[in-house]
Amino acid sequence: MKEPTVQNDVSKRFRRFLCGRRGRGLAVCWSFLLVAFAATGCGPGVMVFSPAGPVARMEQRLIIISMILTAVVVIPVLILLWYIVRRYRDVPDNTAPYHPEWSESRTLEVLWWGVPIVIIAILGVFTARDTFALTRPPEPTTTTPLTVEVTSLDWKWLFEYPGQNVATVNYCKIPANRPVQFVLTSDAPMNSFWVPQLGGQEYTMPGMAMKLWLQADHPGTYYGRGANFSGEGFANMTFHVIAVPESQFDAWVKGVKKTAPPLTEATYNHLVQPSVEKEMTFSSYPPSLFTDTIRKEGGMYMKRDLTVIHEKES
Ligand SMILES: [Cu+2]
Repeated sequence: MKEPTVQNDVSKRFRRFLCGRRGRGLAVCWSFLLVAFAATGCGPGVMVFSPAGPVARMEQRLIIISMILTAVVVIPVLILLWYIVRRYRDVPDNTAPYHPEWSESRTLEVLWWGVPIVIIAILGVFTARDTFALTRPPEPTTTTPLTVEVTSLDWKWLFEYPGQNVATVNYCKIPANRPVQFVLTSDAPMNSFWVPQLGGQEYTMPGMAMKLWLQADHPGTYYGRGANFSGEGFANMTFHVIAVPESQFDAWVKGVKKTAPPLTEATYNHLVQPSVEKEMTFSSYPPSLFTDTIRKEGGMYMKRDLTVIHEKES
């Protein structure tokens, strides 16, 4: 026995709501939101979609592949939803077949097990390939990579250049077209180092040395920020990555050596305190500052990584 009255009642009420004033208002609101969202487009406004280096480009490819694979599922499901609701709805002269004894369909089983398996396989292959590729310099080059040690503090970023023995706060100068290995740790709560146009984020964690390769194609200033909420001053944990030609980078280091003050232990102890700071530059820093920070936070189990960092320093 069917009970058309109850269902029809619900659908009638729903239709009345959609055509009523409130429903129309809601529809207008949603269309505005949709247009606003679509209007942002994928231009330089969305930094993840305007990569400025090989790492970000590789990751953008992964994002696009996952979007396409998601669409393979989402679009047919939306079409089916519309079709099934239309075809099988409970109206008097509906001629859709009615199969109360129906139990299984080989075709459908193959389809809804097969498609996800294929999608996950494709996604898995690409993700594994790119993830391993990103543990090395992004492009084969003859230039030696630059190492920058990054410490996230409350609420600022400290950058140390072990090869140049200079340090900066809240900005990071790098040579364009040269791979840069960032070694990341934290002397504050865990945070996340992110330069959207150069590549995806990597975590900074007390007692650990995480590694992230980035590279900029061209000179330019790239927006960077902490991407992991870490308290009151978190909103100010932004920095700039300034990529300059190699010669300009060398000149900058020379200039810093001449004009900037050294980063002493006392200055560091001040920087560790929670505060919001402007950009700063230092002509030198205690050589074991970075490894000491990792050790102090219990980084004993990272011994192997610490020796690697030390070799680079000496
Ligand atoms: Cu960790």
